[in-house]
Amino acid sequence: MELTRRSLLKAAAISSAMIAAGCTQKDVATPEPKEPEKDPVEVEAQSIEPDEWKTSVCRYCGTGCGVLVGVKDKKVIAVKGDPDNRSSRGLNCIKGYYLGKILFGKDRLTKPLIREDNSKKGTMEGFREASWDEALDLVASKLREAHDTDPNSIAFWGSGQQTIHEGYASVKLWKAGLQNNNIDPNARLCMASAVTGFMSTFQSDEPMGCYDDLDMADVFVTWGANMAEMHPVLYSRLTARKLSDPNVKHYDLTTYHTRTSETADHVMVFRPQTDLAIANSIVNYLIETDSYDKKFIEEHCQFKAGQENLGHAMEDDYDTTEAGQKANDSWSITFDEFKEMVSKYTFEYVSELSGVPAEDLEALAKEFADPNKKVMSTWTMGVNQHTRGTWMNNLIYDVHLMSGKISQPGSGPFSLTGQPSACGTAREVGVFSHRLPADLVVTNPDHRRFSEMIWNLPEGYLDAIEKPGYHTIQMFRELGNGKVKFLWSMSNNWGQTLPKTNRFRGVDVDGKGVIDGFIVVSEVYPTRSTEMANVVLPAAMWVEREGMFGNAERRNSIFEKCQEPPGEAKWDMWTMVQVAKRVLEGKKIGEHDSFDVVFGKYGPDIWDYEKNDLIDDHEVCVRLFEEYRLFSAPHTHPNPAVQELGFKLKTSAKELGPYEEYLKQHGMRWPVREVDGKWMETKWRYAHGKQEEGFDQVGVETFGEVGKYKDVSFYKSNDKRPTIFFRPFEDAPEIPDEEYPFWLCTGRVLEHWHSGSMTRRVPELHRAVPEALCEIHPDDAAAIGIKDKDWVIVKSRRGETKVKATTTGRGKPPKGLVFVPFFAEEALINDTTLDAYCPISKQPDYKKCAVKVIKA
Ligand SMILES: Nc1nc2c(c(=O)[nH]1)N[C@H]1C(S)=C(S)[C@@H](COP(=O)(O)OP(=O)(O)OC[C@H]3O[C@@H](n4cnc5c(=O)[nH]c(N)nc54)[C@H](O)[C@@H]3O)O[C@H]1N2
Ligand SMILES: Nc1nc2c(c(=O)[nH]1)N[C@H]1C(S)=C(S)[C@@H](COP(=O)(O)OP(=O)(O)OC[C@H]3O[C@@H](n4cnc5c(=O)[nH]c(N)nc54)[C@H](O)[C@@H]3O)O[C@H]1N2
Ligand code: SF4
Ligand SMILES: [Mo]
Repeated sequence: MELTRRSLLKAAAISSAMIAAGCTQKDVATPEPKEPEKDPVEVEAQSIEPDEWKTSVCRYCGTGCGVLVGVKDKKVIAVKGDPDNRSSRGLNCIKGYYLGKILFGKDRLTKPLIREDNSKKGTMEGFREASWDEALDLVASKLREAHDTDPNSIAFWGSGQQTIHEGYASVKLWKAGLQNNNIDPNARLCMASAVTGFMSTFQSDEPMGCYDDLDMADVFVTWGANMAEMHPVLYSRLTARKLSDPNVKHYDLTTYHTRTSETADHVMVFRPQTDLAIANSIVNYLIETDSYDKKFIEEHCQFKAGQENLGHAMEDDYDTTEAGQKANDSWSITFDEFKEMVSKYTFEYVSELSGVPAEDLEALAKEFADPNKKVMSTWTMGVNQHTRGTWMNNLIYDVHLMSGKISQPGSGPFSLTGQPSACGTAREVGVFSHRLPADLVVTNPDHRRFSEMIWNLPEGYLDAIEKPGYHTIQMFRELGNGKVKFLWSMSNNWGQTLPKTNRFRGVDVDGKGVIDGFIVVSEVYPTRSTEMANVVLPAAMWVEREGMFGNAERRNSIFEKCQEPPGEAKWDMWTMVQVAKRVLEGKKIGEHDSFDVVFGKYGPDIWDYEKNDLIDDHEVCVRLFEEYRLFSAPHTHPNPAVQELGFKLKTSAKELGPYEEYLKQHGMRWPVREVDGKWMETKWRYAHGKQEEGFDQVGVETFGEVGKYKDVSFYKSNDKRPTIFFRPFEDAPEIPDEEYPFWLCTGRVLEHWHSGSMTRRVPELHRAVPEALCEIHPDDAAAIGIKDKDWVIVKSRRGETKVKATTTGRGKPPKGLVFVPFFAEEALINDTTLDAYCPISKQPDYKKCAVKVIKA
C-alpha cells in the first residue's frame, strides 16, 4: 500500500492523540476475541426446581418476547419462554434462552469507581473504589458546578434500554429539575428517522399495525431489515405464515444477501441509497397503470412536496446552514403535480440506478396494485440509518397510502423497533432533546403548559426549555470540542457505538474535550465507555430491579424483580434520585423545594423523607407510572383544565392503562381502555371497526362509543389526512471511488447484542461467534489476494480497523461491498464510519461509506 502524505500525517495524529487520550492502538493492531474469564454460574434448571416463576420480558430486541424467570433462594436459576405473553407466545431466540447468564459475568461492576489518574483515560486503569456517598457527592457537585457556570455544558445520554420509569425519571430530572434539554437517547441512532417519518406523515409517532399482521399478510416486503437475525421470533412467524400457504410471497430489498434473503421469493439487491428511487418507481407504476386506490386517497390523504437538494450533514455547523434550516419545509401540491414529479421514476431508469432488474421492480409494484392482496412492509436500520431516512420512511407510507393498504389486519407498513424499549421509553416517554412525554414537543407552548400542569410546575416554568437541546451527534461533537463539560450516560456504550468514534476519541479533535470533561457512566460491565469515565456507577441489571419495556407493537410489559444486584450495584433509578436530591438541594420551583416537586411530596412522592431514601421499589414504579399515565389519560386528572387541554392536544391517543393491569395481562398494547369493566388493548390504530370484523379496539374519537365507525379515520393527522410526500432520490454523502473503492455496511449478528458487552459474557453466544469478520465477495477477496480468515485492514478517510475476512459468512455481499459487524470492542469499526445524518431526524447513516480493504 502506498502511504500518502495525508495518511501518514493522519497516522501520526492518531498515535499522538491516542497516547494523549491514554488509548493504546491495541484495538487496531491486535484484535483478540474476548473470552469470559470463567463460565458464569449455570442458570438453566436441570434437576433443580425453582421456588417460583416470575413474569418478565427479554432485555434485548424490540420484539419484546415474554420470558418466565425461575428463582430459587432469591437467585435466578432458569429462564424460559412465557406462553402468556401475546407478542411471542412462548417463543424466544438463542439470546433469550441464555438470557439469565448475562447477570453472572465475572467482571460485573460492583463498586462505584472514581478516576484518580486522568492521564489513564481511555483505559480501565487509574480508578479507585469509592463509597456511594463519595461518588454521588462528587457527581452532584460536578453537575451543579457545570450547570451553574453554563447550563449548556451539561448533557445526559439515555437509552432505549432504560425502563419506562427510568427514562421518565431522567426526562423529569433534566427537563423539570435542571430546566435543560441536553438529553437524548441512543434511539437517535436507531429510531429517529422512524419518528420523524411518522410525525411528518401522520402527526403521530406510532405503528398502526401489530404482530398479528404477520399471520395474515399475503405479501411481505422487507425494505432493509435482516429479520432472521435481528427479530428472529417475528421472522419465524413470517416464515410460518409463508409455509401455511404457497401463495404467500416475500420480497427482500437489501444491499447484500442476508439470512433473511434465504427464504425470500424475490431477493432484490440494490445499490445503497437507491431504495429512494425504488419506492418512487412503485408509486409511479400505481399512477401510470391507474391502479392506486382513488377512493381512499380522496377521502383520507393529502399531497405535499418538501425541500430538496439538502446536501449532507458532514460539518459541525450543518444544522445552521440554509439547507439545514430548510430541511423540514414542505408545502401542499395537487395530485397532478405529484404525478408529474414521480413520473421520472420509470422501471428502466430505476433499474439502471439500483441494479435491480425491471421485472423484479414490476413484480413488487403489481403486488401493491392488486386490491385483493394484503401487503405487510417491515423495515429497520437499512431505512432509518440513512441520510434520507425520514424521506425513506415517508416513501414506504406513500406506497401503502397510495394502495390503501394500511390499518387493516394483515396489511400495513410496520416499522420494526430495535431496542427493547425504544418505543416505550425513548419515544413514548420522550427522552429526546426536543420532546416531552406523549408526542409533546418543547417548542409548542400548549405542550409546555400541559406538562407544567401535570408536573405541578408554575405556569411558564418550562419556557426556559423552549429550544431543543443537543441531539446525539451534536452532543458528542461538543464533548469532543470541549463545550460539553459534564456528560452522564446510562444503559448505552457510546465509546463503541457512536459513528466516527475518532471524533471524540481523539483524531479530528485532540481528545482534550473527553480528557478534560467530567464523564459519568452508569454501567454493569467495563466497556469502551467506562474507559473514558471519571466516575463509573455500578448498576443493577435486568431483573435485579423491577421495570417495564414497550415493544415494537405498542405492547408495554413489566418485568418483576427476581434477585438482588451483586455487591453494591444499585438500580439506576436510585442513583438518579440520589443525584437529584443533592443537585436540587436549596433550589426552588415556585415556593417549593425543587426536589420535592420533581420526585418528592409535591410530585410523584417516591421519596421516604424519614429514611432519606427511595420508598419501596415496586411502589416507586407504580407511582411514577401513574404520574406518567396522566399525560396519556388526561380525563383521569382531577383538574378540568388538564382534561380540556389534554383532550385538545389528543394526548389520549396513547392512553395507558393502570400499572398493575400490565402484569396481570403479561403486557398490553396501547391505547388501553376500560370497556365494560375490562381493560382492553388495541391491535390496529385508526381502524374504527367492529369487534367481529377482527378489529379489537379503536381510536380516540370513538372512546366511549366503540364500534361506531367502520372505516379508517386518521384522527391525529392534520385535517385527518396523512400526507403523501414527494421525496426524490438523492445520492449518499460518500460514494466509493478509486482510492476507497468499497461500500462499507455495518450491522449485527444473531448471537450478539450491539457492543457485545453482555452477550460476549455468555459463553455459548461467545463461542458461537467469537470474533467480528469482514464479509466480502469471493472475487474481491481474490483481487486483494486474501483467503478466508486472512487479516485485512478496513480503512476509510476517518480511521481503520483490523479484522479477519470471510467469503463464506452468513452475509453474502455483492462485488464492491463489504459488511462488518460492530459488536467487537477490539475491532472498533466505528472508527471508520461516517457521522453524516438525516437533516430532519439527525440520525446517522452507519450503512454506507467508502472504504478500502487491504491485506494486513
Ligand atoms: N441479534 C441482534 N438482534 C438485534 C440487535 C442486535 O444487536 N443483535 N439490535 C436491535 C436493534 S437496536 C436494531 S436497531 C435492529 C437492527 O436490525 P436490522 O436493521 O435488521 O439489522 P442491521 O444489521 O443493523 O442492518 C442490516 C440491514 O440493513 C440493510 N441496508 C443496508 N444498506 C441499506 C440501504 O441503503 N437501504 C436500505 N433500505 N437498507 C439497507 C441491509 O439490507 C440489511 O437488511 O436489530 C435489533 N435486534
Ligand atoms: N457501526 C454501527 N454502529 C451502530 C449501529 C450500526 O448499525 N452500525 N447501530 C446503532 C444502533 S441502531 C443502536 S440502537 C446503538 C446501540 O448502542 P448502545 O446502546 O450504545 O450499545 P449497547 O451495547 O446496547 O449498550 C448498552 C449498555 O448498557 C449496559 N447495561 C445493561 N443493562 C444496564 C442497566 O440496567 N443499567 C445500565 N446503566 N447499563 C446497563 C450494557 O452492559 C451495555 O454496555 O448502536 C448504534 N451503533
Ligand atoms: S432477543 Fe429479541 S427475539 Fe430474541 S428472545 Fe429477546 S426479544 Fe425475543
Ligand atoms: Mo437500534
